[in-house]
Amino acid sequence: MQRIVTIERFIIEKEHEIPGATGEFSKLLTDIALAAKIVWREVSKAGLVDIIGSTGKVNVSGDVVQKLDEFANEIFINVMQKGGHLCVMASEESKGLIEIPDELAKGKYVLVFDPLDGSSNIDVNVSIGSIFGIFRRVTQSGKGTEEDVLQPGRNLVAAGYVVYGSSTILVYTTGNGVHGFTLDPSIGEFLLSHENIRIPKKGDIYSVNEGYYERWDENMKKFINYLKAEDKATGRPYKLRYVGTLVADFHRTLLYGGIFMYPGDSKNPEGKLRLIYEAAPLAYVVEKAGGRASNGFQNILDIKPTSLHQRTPLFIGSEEDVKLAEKFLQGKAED
Ligand code: P6P
Repeated sequence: MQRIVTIERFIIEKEHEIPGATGEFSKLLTDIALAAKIVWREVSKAGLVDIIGSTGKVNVSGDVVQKLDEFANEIFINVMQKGGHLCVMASEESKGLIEIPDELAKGKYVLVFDPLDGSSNIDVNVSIGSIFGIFRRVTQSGKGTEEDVLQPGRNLVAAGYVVYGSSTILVYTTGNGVHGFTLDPSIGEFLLSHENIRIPKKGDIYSVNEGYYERWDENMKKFINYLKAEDKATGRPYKLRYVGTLVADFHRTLLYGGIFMYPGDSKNPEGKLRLIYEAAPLAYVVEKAGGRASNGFQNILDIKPTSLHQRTPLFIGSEEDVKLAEKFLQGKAED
């Protein structure tokens, strides 16, 4: 029987492995788990109370804001600002920086997050999720600034996500392994369920919205056609799986292998996904699990953001599959 370890206990155990750890980082991660539990509580009853559906507003990225989006954003802000560990936050749901109120203590970390990814799926009971990343501040003191947020993913010190689905799982890494915790609703605890997740070096699943096929460039079309061609020697054709919620598609890719793609196209050259709140934190997770993330030409973690809500094409998953995608996208692959 696997040992029963709560996420809080696991975080403390890992902290003790780091000489000189102050515990501030551990408290920050524990607060994130608390915020996730509160969001889960509302998500799991969304169909029963009047917070399902849209607020009628549109967020900075042009997406219609669902009531649960706003609720989740407020929960993360409310829970995380009080801990005294952060100098600034930035959210996919908030236009500008989220400052820590003057009366609250500030710390040396920066939190970036997508409070509720996949909200367009809320009304049809399809899995949705939260994504987060933690940086150390680069400014010296006082309120955090855009400079503290516009850091390349390579600078992350922790990242993770929560999938609110058939079960609710929180996956995170602080750079020493990727670990998953499943929420036991009967006791309200995240229990260790996936210790040291490693993504297969190569998979047999591709995940992309093929509805946009005609918008893709020729190299992208060639890659998808390659994956669909019959060739036992290279494990083709790949299977197609597409939930339409990034966190759910990524979680399956992390556990089973393969590749998730949200490419740029003739209508949206930079694609749809946000660099800071979605691509970079998941790129940090997948790399710590032995995988890779790219925009087709550059490792996601090496891209320095220039604006809070910039988008990026995303190819993420098994190292061999992502590297093959890069070869095709760069016109260097034979069919
Ligand atoms: P499309 C959800 O709205 C989201 O932001 C991601 O979670 C998901 O991967 C993507 O959009 C789906 O976009 O264009 O395929 O509907």
